Amino acid sequence: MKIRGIQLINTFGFGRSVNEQIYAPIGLIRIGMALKRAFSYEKDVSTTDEHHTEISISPDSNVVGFYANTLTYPRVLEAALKAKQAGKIVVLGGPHAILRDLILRNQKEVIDFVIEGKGEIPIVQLVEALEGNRSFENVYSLSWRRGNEIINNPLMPVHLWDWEEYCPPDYELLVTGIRPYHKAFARIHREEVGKIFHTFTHFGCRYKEAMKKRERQSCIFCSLCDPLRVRKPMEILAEIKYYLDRYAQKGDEVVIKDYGDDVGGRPRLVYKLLRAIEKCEWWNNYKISLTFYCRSSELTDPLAKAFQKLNASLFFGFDSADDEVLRKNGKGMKVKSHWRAIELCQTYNIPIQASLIAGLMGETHESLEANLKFAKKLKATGLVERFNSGMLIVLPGTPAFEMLAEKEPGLRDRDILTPDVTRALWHKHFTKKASVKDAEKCARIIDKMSPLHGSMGREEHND
Ligand code: B12
Ligand code: SF4
Repeated sequence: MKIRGIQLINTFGFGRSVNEQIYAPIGLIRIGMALKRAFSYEKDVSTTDEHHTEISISPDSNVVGFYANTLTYPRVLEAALKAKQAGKIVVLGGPHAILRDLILRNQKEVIDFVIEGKGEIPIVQLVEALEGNRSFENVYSLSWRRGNEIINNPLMPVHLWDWEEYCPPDYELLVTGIRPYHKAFARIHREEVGKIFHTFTHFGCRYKEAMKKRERQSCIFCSLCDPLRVRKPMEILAEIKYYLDRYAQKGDEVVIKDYGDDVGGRPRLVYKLLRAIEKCEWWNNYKISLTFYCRSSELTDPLAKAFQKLNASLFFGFDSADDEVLRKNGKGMKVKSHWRAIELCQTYNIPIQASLIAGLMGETHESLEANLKFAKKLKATGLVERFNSGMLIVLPGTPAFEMLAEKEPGLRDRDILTPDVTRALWHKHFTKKASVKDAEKCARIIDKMSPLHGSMGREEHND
């Protein structure tokens, strides 16, 4: 079969977690780049993002690929059904593809193929297989049907994946280009800061790896599984320069948001990056601010000093202001370390983005109350750009999900696992002393403490 074109689609999620139209779907763009390169630009490849365009199934493509996370998945199924009815081959990828076997079992009429994990290499292999130039058995990470049987091919070896190969992302593959994303950012942010780019300075989480080695529990709600890797400062700067050259003008305020987890566990990277930036000739032509994720327990005095020089904001996943809740949820930090980090931010005047999660394992009225007090005291420092306070979401692939499925085995047969499905069960078994309502109320109150214009708006990891 000849594959004429591949349409890649990012759908809306729901709740207040939707990305407020700021974030371009980088994963899909990278897949598009891989396809364009592999087939020497002979196939039509486009990326449609429902945050900016209505989804209409393109007549130029005979394959449609969807990005799905656990929250967007129900909407993906609706859109995928339309693609199926229009006679397309439907492929699903993204974080929710971790349930690949179950998805193929439960969605016979809607999804033809699922690719788990990094998709750049497998999607090209899949197109080759569809065109008869490779066997389906030889497509990495693919789940597919042979008659009534579902076959789960081995996952792609991680060393084959190279971030730099498709970095920077080619925003021209978006049917709208990048402008609407920047406009959306400017709308919810101060007018003058119209440009945001997200990047990764590193991958994986050192804390998680260290706990794994010691056979101990790390954050029970975490589903990240990237192996550890640090990028070279020169690679990071080249990526940023590409964005500035194309999309910014000298003097512009630009936000670079690093989505690598816990940069605090990577002090050498921070110092190297700082040294490279200090030597960089073009950096000061723009007003660049950086945002990093950091575990409160990792922030040290020299690191804070470096962040100040980098004009950085720090996003702390404080998660709870109760030591017992932090312990039970594998956070590996204490309220004392939260305050130590906050004091360092005060010393070096580093803006803070603060995330708290309500409904964690062992949550009580007292611990929710402690979160509220913590947030009020933190706000009084004047450093908070944004509170990011949401309810726990039990995601497949996390220890929390495994614990819940032990108690509720029926969950293992469900591919639709939105919070309404899991939350009440979670509270029933693991958060008995605080109701869903109480937790929701606490999350809402803290969230509303956000200043109106934070450096990143008021979306993100909440629902
Ligand atoms: C940036 C980010 C966001 C941003 C922007 C999202 C975006 N448009 O990319 C914001 C802040 C908006 C966001 C919001 C949320 N996020 Co978020 N986010 C991330 C983060 C940190 C990076 C995503 C990224 O850019 N990755 C880099 C790209 C290159 O990788 P990728 O997108 O995964 O794509 C690769 C593969 O997945 C695959 N692939 C992707 N799509 C497809 C499609 C096909 C057809 C194929 C074959 C393959 C394929 O190939 C790609 C290239 O290798 C990830 C964690 C992480 N480190 O990945 C969490 C993550 C994706 N988020 C997560 C969640 C839960 C959410 C929220 C639901 C949180 C919430 N409670 O509100 C919301 C949902 C918003 C929405 N409407 O979808 C989870 C998803 C887990 C799950 N099982 O669903 C993750 C994995 C973090 C975690 N908790 O573990 N998020
Ligand atoms: S939640 Fe963050 S700190 Fe905790 S294990 Fe996951 S990536 Fe690491």
